[in-house]
Amino acid sequence: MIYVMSDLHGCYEKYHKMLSLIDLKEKDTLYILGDIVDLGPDVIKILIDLIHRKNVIALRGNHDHKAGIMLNRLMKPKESIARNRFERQFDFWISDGGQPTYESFLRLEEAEKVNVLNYLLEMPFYWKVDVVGRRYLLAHTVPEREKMPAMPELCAWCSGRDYILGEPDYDEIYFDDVMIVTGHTPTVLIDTNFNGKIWKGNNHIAVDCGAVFGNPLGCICLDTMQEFYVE
Ligand SMILES: [Mn+2]
Repeated sequence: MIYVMSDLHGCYEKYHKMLSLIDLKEKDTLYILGDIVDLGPDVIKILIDLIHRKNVIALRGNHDHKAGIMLNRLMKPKESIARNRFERQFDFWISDGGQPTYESFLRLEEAEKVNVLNYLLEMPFYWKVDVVGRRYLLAHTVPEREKMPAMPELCAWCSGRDYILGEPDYDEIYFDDVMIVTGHTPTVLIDTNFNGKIWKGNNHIAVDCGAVFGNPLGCICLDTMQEFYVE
């Protein structure tokens, strides 16, 4: 079975409960569509769990991207950093949810810091997968429709940035033969009737139910379209 969830934001407890609820087996694959880090408390606990799992693929969200850049700079010798510019970016990151990520990273042993950092820096921007005869494009987000005339490998028009910070057109069909699955935008912002629920429409599934903001964590099985929720 293929499962998809997103925007864990340090919610280790909900993540752990969800793994039990879906009863994730070795032959299953779980895709997490980014924003593992920042905002919530147990960021590093999730990352270390992910590093040790072979059947979980975490894609890159804007928060993971920023955390990777910031922590990478912090690991370098101080004199190699252009201080002023970095400090401004660092302060912004901290105020934008980076505080728990930064604090828990500092508590790690050196070797583990390297593992966590490498994991963050290697997270892919998007993933394509076929499930029961249907093609899916999985990403933290996608650019608006007009910036995305074709699937990503053909897509010289968009940069990686579009897949971590893009603003999807939820009311337009991107592809007739490809289902897009994204996180990043809590579904209540797409349609207020979907507060805390997975949103589906126009060959697009949006799975960020806003777990870090007190809503349930949602997860969808692409083989069966069954939805799972944990409080
Ligand atoms: Mn995001």
